[in-house]
Order: sequence, then structure tokens, then C-alpha cells
Amino acid sequence: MTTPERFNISTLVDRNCLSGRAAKVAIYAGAEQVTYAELFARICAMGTALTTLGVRREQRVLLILDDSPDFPTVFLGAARIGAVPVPVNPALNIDDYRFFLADSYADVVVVESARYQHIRPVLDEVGVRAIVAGEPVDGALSLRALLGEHAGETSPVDTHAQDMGFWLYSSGSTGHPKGVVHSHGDLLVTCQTYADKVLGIRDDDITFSSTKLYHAYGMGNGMSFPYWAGGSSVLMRGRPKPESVLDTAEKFRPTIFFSVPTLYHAMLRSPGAAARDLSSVRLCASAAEPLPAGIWQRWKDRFGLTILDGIGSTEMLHIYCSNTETDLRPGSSGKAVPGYQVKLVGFDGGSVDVDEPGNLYAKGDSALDFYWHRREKTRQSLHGEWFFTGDRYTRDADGFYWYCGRADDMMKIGGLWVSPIEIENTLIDHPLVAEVAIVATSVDGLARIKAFVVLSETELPEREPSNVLAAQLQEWCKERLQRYQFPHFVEFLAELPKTATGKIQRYKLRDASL
Ligand code: 3SK
Repeated sequence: MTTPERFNISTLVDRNCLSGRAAKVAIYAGAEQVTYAELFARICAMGTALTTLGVRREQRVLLILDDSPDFPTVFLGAARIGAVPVPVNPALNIDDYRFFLADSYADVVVVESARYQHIRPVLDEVGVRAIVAGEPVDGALSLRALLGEHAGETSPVDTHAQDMGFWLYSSGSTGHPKGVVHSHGDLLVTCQTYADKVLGIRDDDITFSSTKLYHAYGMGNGMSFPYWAGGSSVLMRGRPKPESVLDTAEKFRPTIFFSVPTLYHAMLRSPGAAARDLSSVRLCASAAEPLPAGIWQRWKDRFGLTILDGIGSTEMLHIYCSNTETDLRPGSSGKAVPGYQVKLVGFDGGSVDVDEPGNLYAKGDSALDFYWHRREKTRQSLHGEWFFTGDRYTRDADGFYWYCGRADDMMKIGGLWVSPIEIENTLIDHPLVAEVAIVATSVDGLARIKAFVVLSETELPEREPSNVLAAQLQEWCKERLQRYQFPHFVEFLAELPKTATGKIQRYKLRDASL
């Protein structure tokens, strides 16, 4: 891939203004439409406002923002002056923000008006300045007012493509989230690789992502990819629910739709799904969790649309292994995206045979520089040019990669390695199962398989006793899988613990069941 030596992320917007797209709509957000010229003006004003507030190169700006035009304005405005935007989930609790502020040393916080009172005690404790987006609040700077006061063009700071560009916080199974440090050039690399070579994104594309902009997947889908291609994006506020996502898609008619397996599944099951019109969409993408082949097929049958499933991570910034329209196996994570390499290493450090599980490593120019304040973790994860993903995979004879689970999700039952994924994919096809997670549990020191199941309400007018349902689900697996691949125990839950993007947190279930 060719990345220029000097590059500033904010210039993704300038390019559109200089190449005849100034009047084109860059963002559709509810009743608001923002052209590239308007977005450019807001980004410049934001840069000037931050400079006036004393924010300098490499200083951090914390973004506690939902998806709206304010997000790219603040993110790219900060990047334009060489400052470092650090977007975080706007729906967290106060202790999380206390940690982000202490860890990042952010000088300024830009926060949704509706969240301002919630985080105010922490802002007062740390003594950091807050800018409020949306409705102005007494005693805080107003984003709207600042943009109005600082109108006028600003040149981007001449950053090196390898200068610190932005951070994303990634949650793990233990401890605090880790600040993943990326450089300006990394976003460009993901555009030149996944967006170009897998999606074939063009300037007539309109993207819509149910995953939010503060997350690496959503940031590419809803910001850098469309701006790089000169296309447009649809931004939706609020928690993505099946109905609101489908309503938004019907209203704004995107051409590329990005989501995650749990939402694809929930949309297929939502009332009225059969009558929904997704005819504007040319391509769908899925990430965050492997997409079971059954859901892939039902989506295809219902909407006639192909979902390209892939694996990405905050550390690699976007998807580095994916199916494509012309090379696809439902249920698999596809093959390395052009520009990236992936490899499997055996659990003993040696090579692996076809269909044998191993640890997945990824290599590509969008990989993180390091984890902030986590030198040990950085050293464990970066092996020269290779990033240790922590995922276990097999590779089939045709070169497709198949997910087996996180390194700590694999189970050894009766001396055999069992992947939770195969059992989950089988159970999810059962008409009564809405969601499922498989973990290992221990009985008298022996490893056993346990299923946590959320039942589908729409399919279940009269619920059978749970022991009868559990036996039905066990039988369902025994009929379809190897003799040892069935849950010895089944527990029914109202919901499964998940990350903000819908990744099931199996470690929480494992901890609870031991
Ligand atoms: O959560 C993921 O798996 C993911 C997928 C695509 C891009 C980025 C991320 C973090």
C-alpha cells in the first residue's frame, strides 16, 4: 500500500471539497444534512477553537459523543491541529470516565449535553475543561457557540503519517480498558485495503453502520470510508435496536450496510421483518463475532443480500480477514484482506495442518503502535510485524479461516479440543433459541460443557418446563454434531453479557458458572 509520508486524517474531507464534491451531502443525520463544504468549515472552526483553548499538538481531547455530525467535526478538528482525539462509548458509568481522564491526561472533553451532568463530578475533580455538544448548558462551553465564533479556514498541521493520530479504548476480559494508540496513516490504510479491495466503495455509496463511530468498526464504516471515497454516510443516534436500524435504513436508503451477528439475527426475528425494504443496499458486512451460516442464509433468503463476514480488531483498526463477493464461505471469516497477511501458529509454537486449530496472527500497516501505559501487554502482543490476535482459528483446504473462539474460550472435553462456536452455531438454528453462549464448567474436577440460552419470545407462546427444553436442545446438538459436542448443562437467561458491539463476554459466564 502506498501511504504518503506526511498525512493528516482531517484532509480526507478537504479532498472532496477540492475535487468538486463541496456541495455533496457527506452526512445524513435525522433531519440534518451536512455537505462536504459545511463539514470542512466545521472541522476548521473546531481546530481553531481548540487552539484558542490552548490545546496543542499530541494533547488528548476526549470525545463522549453519540453518532451525529458533531463526532467527525470534533474528531477531525482535533486531528487537524495535531491534537489526539480519544473517542469513548458515551453510555458508560462515571468510574469509566474517571479512568479515561486519568489515563489519557485529556486537556479537553467534548461531551453530549445529555451526558454532561452525569460526568460533571469527575470533570470538577480533575479540573478539565468541558465543551458541551447539543443543547447549551449553563457554566460549560457550547460546541455550537465555539464553532460560530471561530469560523474561517485553518490549514491542517503537517503531521507525519506515523505521528500519533488518535486512540481507541479496547476492553479486555480483565482490568481497565487499554488505550490503543494509532497514527494518522492507519485510517488511510484501512480505506485502501478493506474499503477499496473488499467493499469496492465508490462515491455513489451511502454507508450505514449500526456500530457507533467511537468503535473502530463504526469509525471506518461511518466516517473514514465514505469520506475517502467521496460518498456519504447515515448517522443514527441512540442505542441501535432492530426496529430503529431498519427504520433508518428504509428512510435513508444506504447502499452498504454494516452490522454485527446479534443485530442481524434480531432484525430477522423482529416483527414485520418480512415486509422491510432494504432494496437500496448492494452489500452488507458483519464483524465483531463470527456470523453463523444459518443467519447468513436467512438474511440472503429474506433480503437477497450477501453479508461479507470478517474479523477485525481495535488493534488492527478494521477488518483484516474477510469474505468477498466472489470468494465466500458462509460461516467462515474468509481470507486475508489484500494488504494484510494472517497466519496460524500451533499451540506448541509449531506449524498447523489443514483444519487444525492454532493461534491467529495478523500483519498489516494499520496495526497499533502500542498500548498506552501497557508496555508488557504491548510486548506480548506485537511480535515484530505480527500482531497476536488472541483468537483461535482453523484454516481449511481452500484457505478459508474458521473461528474456534478466543484463546481462553477453547475447551478440552474428555481430552479433545472443543470450540464453543460450533455448538453455538448449531443451537442458534433451533427455532426457540434467540441467543446462546457456550462455556466450559467443571464438575468434580471434570470439564463439562454448559450452554447459556436466551429463548426467543416470538416463537414461544407457551413455554415448556425448562428441563424439557434443555433436553430438546441437547438432543438437537446430538443429532447434528459429534457425540461429545453437546451441552451437559443448559441454563436459561433473560440476556447474555455483551460488549458495546455485541461480542458475547463468555468469560463473565464462565466466571459465574465455576
Ligand atoms: O470488534 C471487532 O471485532 C472489530 C471488527 C472490525 C473492526 C474493528 C473491530 C474492533
